[in-house]
Order: sequence, then C-alpha cells, then structure tokens
Amino acid sequence: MTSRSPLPNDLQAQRDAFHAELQRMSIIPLWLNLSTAAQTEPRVEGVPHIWRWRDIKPMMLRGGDLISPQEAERRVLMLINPAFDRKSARTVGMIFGGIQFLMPGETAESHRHTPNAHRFIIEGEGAYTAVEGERTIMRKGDYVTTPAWKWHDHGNESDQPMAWLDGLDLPFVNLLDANFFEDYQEGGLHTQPVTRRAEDSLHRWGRGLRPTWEEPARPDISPLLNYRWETSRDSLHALRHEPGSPYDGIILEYVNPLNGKSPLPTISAWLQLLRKDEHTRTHRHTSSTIYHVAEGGGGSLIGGTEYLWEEGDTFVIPSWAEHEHWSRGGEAVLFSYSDRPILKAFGFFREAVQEG
Ligand code: 1HN
Repeated sequence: MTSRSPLPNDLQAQRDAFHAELQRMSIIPLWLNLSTAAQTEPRVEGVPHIWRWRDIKPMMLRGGDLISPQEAERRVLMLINPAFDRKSARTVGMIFGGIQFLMPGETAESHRHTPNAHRFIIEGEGAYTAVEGERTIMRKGDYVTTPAWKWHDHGNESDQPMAWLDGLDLPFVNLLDANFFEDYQEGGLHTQPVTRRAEDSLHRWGRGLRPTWEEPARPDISPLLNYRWETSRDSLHALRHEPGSPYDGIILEYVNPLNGKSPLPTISAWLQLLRKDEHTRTHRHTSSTIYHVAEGGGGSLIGGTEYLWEEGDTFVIPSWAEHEHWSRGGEAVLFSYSDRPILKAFGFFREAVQEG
C-alpha cells in the first residue's frame, strides 16, 4: 500500500471501531488483507527438505520392535514438511509421502479411502500389496498404484523387512473436505479375499492389448497394479543416448494405458536417469514434487540451497522453487511424484526458465 499522511485521530478511531465490529461479524475488509488475495507470485509455505535413509532406517527398525502394524493400523512414518502443522499430513504442495514398513510375517489389514495412493518400493522383496482382490509381489523399484476407494492390504511373507514410500493426494482431499475411510469387514474377516490371479491387470491392460468383452470401470485411473522396476529401468537405459530434457535428463513419465495421462488423476510420477557428470539446467514450476533416490548419488540446488543425496533418501521441492540436479560419482536414478495433474486440470500450471 502507498504511504499516506497520518489520519486525524478521530477518523483513525472510527476506522478501528468499524474494523473491530466487522471482525465480530466474521467479516474482514479486503483492504486490510490485500496480500492474501492479490500477490505477484505464489508465497509458498512449504520448504525444501531432505529425509535421509540412514536416519530413517534405524527408526524403522526400532518402530518394528515397539509397535505392531495392527496397533498402528498402518505402520507409516509420515514425512511432514517442517513448515507445516504436524497434523496436516502434508509433505509438500498437495501431496503426502510416508515410509511404510512390514517385518517378516506381518500384515496390514484391508481398508479403502477416497484419497488416491501409490507406493515406490525402497527395500526388500517378497511382500505383497493386494488391491481389489489382486495380489502383486513387490520388489525394490516397483511402482504400485492403489487408486481411490479400492480395497487394499499388505503382507510380508518374506524373511526380510520391507519398506516402501507411500504417496497420497491426502492434503488435497482434506482441503476439499472429501476424505472418507472404511475398514474392511466381511464375514468376520478383516482382509479381503484373493479373487484374481497374479498379474491379472498386467495381462488385461498392460501389454498393448485389451480384453474386448469388458470396459474399464474408470478410464481416469490406471488399471495397472504394478509398473515393474525391470521394465521401467530397461526403458530408461534404452533411451540413454537421447538428449532428454534439459531440466531432468532422461526422464520417463508413468502413464495410464487407457488415456496416456497420469496413473492417478491427481498425481503424476516419473523415473529419471541422470547420467555420469550430467548437470541439469535450472527451472521452476507451480507443481510440488517429492523425490526418492532409487539408485546412485548426486545433489540438487533448491531455492539456492544445496542438498546432497544418496540412495534411499527422500526430498521435496515446493512450488515455484528454482531447482537443478546433478549426479555424483556415477549415474543416479530418481523416482518422483507431484501434484501437477491438479494444477494442469484447472490451468494453474506455470513454468519458468532462468534467463541467460
Ligand atoms: C494408507 O491407507 C496407506 O493403505 C499408507 O498403505 C499411508 C497415510 C495416510 C493415510 C492413509 C496404505 C497412508 C494411508
């Protein structure tokens, strides 16, 4: 606001009384809060942050001793942005990230909820996730979808701990006051029965073919349960001699085979290869991203601060923060997911490249 000459005392007193009376009526004059409505650029509350696997893993093992998945409902270590309220379930932007782990022999019972979810497997192999009657055995690097309102549960039938990164659009659904949740209970069972063969969704929808006698229930969600690490990584390396993206190197986006869009309507996910000595150009955009280091090491400059990362680390880049990435001591593979589909759906996605 422009500076003005001081007001006569009586006018100032009248204004103060007027504003106070309005406030008691739950009315705020826009001229006192202009900055909340009109701002030249987003004022982003979330901050860049990194959670290191070497710090999380010991806490995970301690958690395994101290609390069962039944007691916890889901044993998830929620990664909450330091700038947000601890009850917000908000990691960055409109997305949540958390580390879930199952010790050998443990299960997490079936439930469903309106938020969309996915998982990226960090460590271990042999535990399953079941979604709507189909079980998939999860292995390190797999990307598993659990779309809105589908029954899902997990179990570890292997002899090693399993850990994965859960991603959900929880902050968005909460913002919309549209979060519903239900525990499974059918004939005394708390876990849904297995009703489909292993790889059922892959055979139906994941091979460039489709069964002609059925229509997908919802074309806006991916019918694929598991995008396997071997196949994704194989494509990444097959395309390694391309120029790729100046901002991300060789980057592939996971897609819904039914419409070519993001597997979940609210969350995009990517796998990217930063080749040896690759250093990307700087840019920024209005989507917020959670990164997980799938392989190798490197660093990112985020809003002017350098973050060095190693395999297993998880870090976030908030909306409109300038960022660039590089590999260190060889190649690196990053998994990432963002709220970009939400911004794009309503025309709020904006991207800017540094001058020069
Ligand atoms: C959830 O249902 C799962 O089903 C994981 O595995 C993480 C975080 C917040 C709310 C619900 C799961 C979750 C979650």
